[in-house]
Amino acid sequence: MAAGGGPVTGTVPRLSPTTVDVAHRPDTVRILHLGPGAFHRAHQAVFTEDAGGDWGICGVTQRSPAVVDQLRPQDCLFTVLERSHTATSCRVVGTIRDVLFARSEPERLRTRFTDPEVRIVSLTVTEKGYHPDSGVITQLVDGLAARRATSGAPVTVLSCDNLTGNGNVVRSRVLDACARLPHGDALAAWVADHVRFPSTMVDRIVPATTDADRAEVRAALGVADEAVVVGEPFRQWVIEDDFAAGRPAWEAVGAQLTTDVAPYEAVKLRMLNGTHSLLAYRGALAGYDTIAEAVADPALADEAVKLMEHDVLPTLTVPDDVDITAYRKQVLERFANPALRHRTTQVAMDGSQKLPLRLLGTIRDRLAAGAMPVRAVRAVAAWMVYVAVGADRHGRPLPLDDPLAERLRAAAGAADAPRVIVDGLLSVGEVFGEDLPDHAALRAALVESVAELLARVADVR
Ligand code: CS2
Repeated sequence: MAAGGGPVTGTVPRLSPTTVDVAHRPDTVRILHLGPGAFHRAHQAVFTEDAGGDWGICGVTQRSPAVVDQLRPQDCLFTVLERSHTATSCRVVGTIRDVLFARSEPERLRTRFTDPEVRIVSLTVTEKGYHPDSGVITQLVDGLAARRATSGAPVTVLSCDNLTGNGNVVRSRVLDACARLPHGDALAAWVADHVRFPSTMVDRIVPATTDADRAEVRAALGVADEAVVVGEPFRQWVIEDDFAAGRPAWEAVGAQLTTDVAPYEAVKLRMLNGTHSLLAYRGALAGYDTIAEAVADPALADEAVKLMEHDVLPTLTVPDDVDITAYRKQVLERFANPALRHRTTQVAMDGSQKLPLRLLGTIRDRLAAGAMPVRAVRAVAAWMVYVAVGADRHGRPLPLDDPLAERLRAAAGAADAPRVIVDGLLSVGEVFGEDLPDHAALRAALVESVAELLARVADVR
């Protein structure tokens, strides 16, 4: 890859095929991806480029045209800054060939959905994107209906989000939506025969891009890249090999094919993501800006280790090819990478959507086994205090970026009454269901943990 290079002074040209040499670009769009945000660009798009072949991606942005404005002017090229603890490498990725904003370009979206050359429709729309009213499911069902009415070509819907059984989740949302349509049973029958929904487990830490990252690309490549993404060196993708019309050779470049993703998914969601959330809430309340700062605190690191060892591990069926002790050690090393500057408040986002998947499953399993998962309870208590107090131990405000934010604030009530906070938030059924609020021992443990954390947060005001 030749680039402008050298010191950057004044304006620089925009990243494009004429300002940077890109080794290989696929000619044909065969993957339609809903949600081409930072994680997709640093994970699936990199695996797909490395796998080679003619598998171009068309990204479909959901909530705003921002990613279109970032990618389209630079022919959909973007840079990945890979940051290890000690060094940063930079690569330009060319596998995205088109991008569109669903809301303002419905015809272009329909053309892609009905194109028989499109073999895979993949998604990274975050946990909240799978709610029936999110718009994504409607978009997917409308696209499949149009495909059925035109080419009728088989297709694979590939979820790449942090959900348990993500393929089954998206299939059930699609079939539920079909059932609500006039003559939806015919579409549902077509989907059953022509569409596959394999589950996957995805993993790569991808912090939000900053101006400093954009400046680093300007200095390194001598071009302006508005779509640069940052990632750690580690990446993992475990995929159920159940495709209707082929796929890239992802296994040739490090992805793992399996018949059952579930055990890998549980390890990742509960060991990594559950611990991430613990460090995010406890770290943010303690005044740490980044996950690396939080895990450098011996008390929080100890909580993290004990959450994984004492609470999570007994709930897992560890796959034979996973060394869980090495996995746990690696997770903490990945979190400790200071170069990522992964913000605690970024991981703290959408807690109402994340907690059920990352911590409450562990809590339910341990309670059913007659044990009280103290660290998982403390992690949930930290989320409760984060919601109720909304500020760290220095009084700095903490953002509550959550689709249920207003309801959570109202439910938490008084910011200094542990019982009120616990009872109020336990009453939010979308998060805690019907069973957990009735568990007296859990409730008492939460009240005790919330009281202790409130005292910590207040002790330096
Ligand atoms: C993080 C995840 O922001 C968060 O909730 O826990 O994005 C995490 O970085 C990825 O799942 C790692 O694969």
